[in-house]
Amino acid sequence: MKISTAILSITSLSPAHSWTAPAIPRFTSRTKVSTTGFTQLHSAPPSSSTKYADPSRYLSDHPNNNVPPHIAALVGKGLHTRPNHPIGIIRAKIQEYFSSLPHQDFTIYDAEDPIVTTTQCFDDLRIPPDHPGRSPSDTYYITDTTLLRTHTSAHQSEHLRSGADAFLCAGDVYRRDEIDASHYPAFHQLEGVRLFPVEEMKGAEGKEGQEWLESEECKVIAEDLKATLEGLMDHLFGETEKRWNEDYFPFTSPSYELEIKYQGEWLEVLGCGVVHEEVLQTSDRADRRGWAFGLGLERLAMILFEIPDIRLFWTEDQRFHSQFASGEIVKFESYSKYPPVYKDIAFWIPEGFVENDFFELARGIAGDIVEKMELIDEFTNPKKGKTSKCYRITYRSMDRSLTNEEIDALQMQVREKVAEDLGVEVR
Ligand code: FA5
Ligand code: MG
Repeated sequence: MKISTAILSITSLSPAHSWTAPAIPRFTSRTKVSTTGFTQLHSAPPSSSTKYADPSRYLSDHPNNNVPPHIAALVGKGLHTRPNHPIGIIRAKIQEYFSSLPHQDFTIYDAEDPIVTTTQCFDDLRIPPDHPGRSPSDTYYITDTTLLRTHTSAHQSEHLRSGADAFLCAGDVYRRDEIDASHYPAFHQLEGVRLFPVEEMKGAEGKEGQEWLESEECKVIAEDLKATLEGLMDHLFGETEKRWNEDYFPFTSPSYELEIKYQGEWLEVLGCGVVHEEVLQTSDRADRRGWAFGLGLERLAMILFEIPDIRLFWTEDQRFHSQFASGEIVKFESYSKYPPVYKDIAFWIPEGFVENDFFELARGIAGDIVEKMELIDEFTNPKKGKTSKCYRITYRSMDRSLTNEEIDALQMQVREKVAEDLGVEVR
């Protein structure tokens, strides 16, 4: 993922947001994991996360609403709570691992409202007002102060405040992002938080900042975090090659990301760290210390089931769904190898051109047959003082062959709309 769209980016772009508390209903399902968490998950009543499948909740006349209909239509599908869907299967496997850990019971949340406030998603997590992750070029806003959550960390402080000491929280998250086989504007995350018993953290009392970072207790937490997540990866994949990198999140310190080797390449699967003491203070848990992580379920499922394209998770095609069953890890058999169609488009960009607006515009017109959009050429004409960008759009259906005529017609619509809506000069 490009640094400018990651939640951890630190450069500033967007104006400050004002905050007034809107009244949004919040429904949360709580299931306690028993020692046989896996079986309990299967016998549990169906999750109510699908109650959010109502596009009218996300589309409004608010001047700053930037949720397009094709995104609103994805909310509430509840892929993470479907026992026979790869996202649901991997979530169950992760819960199974955490319920097998000694010492702590993890409470499970899986049906929070995907609409959150800027306070939940950003302020409570020390994400500053000018952070690019808050910018409308990266985030889907419903009003100025409500949005589609960009990460499951948006629920950290409410669960901490409610008194939870250890919990997992899974859900669909939304980001305006680049388009390729491993990036999709909607995906799923699973958050985990563990607070340590007060007795084990006696030595940390009153410590903040550098003094806390250097304390024995902070190191103990970071080591427990890494060991827990390495154990999770081994539980999922057997022995996999993995590596830790330092990372930055405003809500954890120190922070790390974990990468695993997949088809010869390092793939980032999660971010994590020691919960920042100010986040604990905000959540009225200043007496406690602990760790948090957030992982991408699609990335893990793509590796585990060998699913080559992130769009497949959203398909309704039975040739996909018939291959998966609760609790079973199988290799996905490709049922289609339809040829791609490439189309290039070049244009002079105006000042303030936002790449994500262009990606979204194409998806809005052509939908999921847009497999990839990449910048293949860029130059500035010094006389004109103008910059030209050339993008290659790869069109490919997972379910059928595309005709040249239909792609030409779509490409023509993209050319017209990009000039109309984004003020570019198509070349
Ligand atoms: C976060 O979202 C942090 N909230 C994670 C976190 C939680 C850190 C708790 C510390 C404590 P990040 O933006 O890196 O971090 O995303 C986390 C994971 O989500 C990534 O590692 C990746 O697996 C997945 N992910 C991110 N963007 C996409 C995308 N567009 N498509 C699919 N998966 C994605
Ligand atoms: Mg990251």
